[in-house]
Amino acid sequence: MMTQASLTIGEGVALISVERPEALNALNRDIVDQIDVLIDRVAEDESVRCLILHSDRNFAAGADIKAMASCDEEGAKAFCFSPTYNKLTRLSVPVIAAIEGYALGGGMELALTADIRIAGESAKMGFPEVTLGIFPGAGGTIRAPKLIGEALAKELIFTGDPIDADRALSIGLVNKVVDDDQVLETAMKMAKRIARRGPVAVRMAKDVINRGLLDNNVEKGTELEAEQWAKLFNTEDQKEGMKAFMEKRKPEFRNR
Ligand code: CO8
Repeated sequence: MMTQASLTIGEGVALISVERPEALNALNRDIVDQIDVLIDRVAEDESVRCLILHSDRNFAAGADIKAMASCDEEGAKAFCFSPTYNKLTRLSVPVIAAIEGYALGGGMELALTADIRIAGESAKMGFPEVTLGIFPGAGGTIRAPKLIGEALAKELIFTGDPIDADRALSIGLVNKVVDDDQVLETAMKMAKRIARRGPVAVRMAKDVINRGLLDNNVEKGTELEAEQWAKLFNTEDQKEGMKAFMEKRKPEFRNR
């Protein structure tokens, strides 16, 4: 297996990065499995006070369409990233997503697992799933409405249109927009500030906020979402949507 996800730890801050530039850091099962192991290492390391998710140039242009295209329902269930993404929500220390370029589909959903998002000017964020005949299957239908409200989440999920950094800031999808070359540095500075605060208090604050906001239905919600999501892999529209992407043409959906 090729190593495409890496972890570095220093000064109380952990950094997980994906390196698959040839596919704009699109995420496949192998990479997400690697991220899963790295999250466990972060969770076990008492020196870590904050985790940053950042990849060069593009955060992640989604789940790997080529790897998903021929999945059936069972294959789609096995491909689903939610068990790993939910680990990030449960991680006791804060998580910051530092977003350059594309954060789409499963990449956007990874960014949504973070507690705080910092975007570069070039960021393009959204849920293009419906252009492929599927819908977000790794927490997007649960976390996006909580973060930006029902109507805006539905707009993004139903249209599939990406939004730029300024719109993302205006709807509270990201906390801050900075120059692209400042994204990681800004996240690092914030992480180090957090690292200097009372660690027990920060952890407890995250836990209490999450329990109030999320816990009642993140696990249940993502289970339902994954179940319905996998069913889409029985449809002709999913096959057509993903085939059209690979053939670089517009899909012809037939509503079946
Ligand atoms: N999967 C696989 N390959 C990809 C992906 C992807 N998501 N995104 C980009 N690539 C590949 C392209 O196929 C291309 O490869 P090649 O050179 O071999 O043709 C290479 O990366 C560069 O991409 P482009 O040439 O397309 O670059 P452009 O700058 O022209 O366009 C875009 C950039 C607009 C980002 C375009 O690449 C694009 O539309 N990508 C797909 C975006 C997308 O639809 N993402 C959502 C995928 S579905 C998803 O994430 C489902 C989440 C559900 C999660 C549930 C658990 C899995």
